[in-house]
Amino acid sequence: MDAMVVWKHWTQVREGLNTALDLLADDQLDFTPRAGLWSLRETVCHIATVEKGWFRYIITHEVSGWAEAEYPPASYPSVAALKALLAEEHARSVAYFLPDLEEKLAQPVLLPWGKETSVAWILLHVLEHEIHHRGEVYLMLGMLGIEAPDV
Ligand code: NI
Repeated sequence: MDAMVVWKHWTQVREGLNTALDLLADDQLDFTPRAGLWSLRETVCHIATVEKGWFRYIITHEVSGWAEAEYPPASYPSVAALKALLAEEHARSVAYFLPDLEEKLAQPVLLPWGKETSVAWILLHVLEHEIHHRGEVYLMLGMLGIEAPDV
């Protein structure tokens, strides 16, 4: 498969996430389906954390570990702040991948637990992860009486 097909799919997934966020008011960001589950705010911060961790810790070692990759939800008080976080982190991914996407995808990566994989596997994993949590965001919109974007 053409790598750009996968990359463009991520762009569409991200557009849906941003559309969902635009439907929310700032005071809805702490909504959780039930006590003990992640809120909308925590879920969105987690998406950005995972993008940062897999690319900038596991692949490039630009950050030292998952703790450093963590975006604390308390630092993102509004929909605008969350959208800016997502955009900022994703811009770093674009800058890393797009100059030579095909070559990057073929590179081997040694995972911290000793298994070898490839950048391609990590890209698909991070995309799948965002789709998974975007689905949770869509469900939470529904629970708030808001119609989620179509897929
Ligand atoms: Ni997750």
